[in-house]
Amino acid sequence: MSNSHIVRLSKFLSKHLRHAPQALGLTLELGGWVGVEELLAAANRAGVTLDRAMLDEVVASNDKQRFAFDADGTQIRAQQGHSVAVELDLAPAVPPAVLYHGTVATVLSAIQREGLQPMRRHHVHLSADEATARRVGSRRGQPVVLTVDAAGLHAAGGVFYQSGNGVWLTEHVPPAFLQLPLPGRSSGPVG
Ligand code: HQG
Repeated sequence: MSNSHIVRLSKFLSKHLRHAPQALGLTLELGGWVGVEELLAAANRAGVTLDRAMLDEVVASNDKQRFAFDADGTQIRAQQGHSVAVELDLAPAVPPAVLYHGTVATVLSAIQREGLQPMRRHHVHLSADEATARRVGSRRGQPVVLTVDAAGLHAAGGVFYQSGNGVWLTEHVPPAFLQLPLPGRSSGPVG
């Protein structure tokens, strides 16, 4: 398949495996799983041509490993990013000392006031490296990268999880654990 076709199918899967399974007549099982056969049938019913080989290609080629099959390959789920209730059974993990969050300047004052909130997802998403955070922020405009004192928050009782594709998740980052970029240094590479 062409890259654009793969991206289109990936977005279709994200939508239905994270946010709107009911729009395809699907119900996610605990853990976010849905039967592969059931998913293929539902997609085709909705007019989206999708077979097992195409699904395998979308899952394998995904830049962020957004989707995963279960051990015997009969079920699939999104690895993170859900807005529907799912229990991903992630084990709490000790985060690296510092994590990063990519956002944009327009929400900085709200973030300064309330800290990082999960908004419509279940968790705040944090990246282990600055470049990834910058990419996440740039989805919304000129990126601003915040530094999170993950070790401090963890020591203060904050619980962290790492999703199957390496994204760090936590429920809330209070302002005290956030370092905002200095004005004028918020965009583009520092230095
Ligand atoms: C902002 C993509 C106002 C937050 C990416 C962000 C990531 C606040 C937006 C993953 C706020 C939420 C997650 C507050 C946070 N007031 N705005 N108190 N606290 N925000 O998309 O982190 O392609 O839900 O800064 O690559 O941008 O979906 O989260 O701008 O890994 O696989 O509210 O989504 O991955 O936006 O992105 P999102 P995110 P996928």
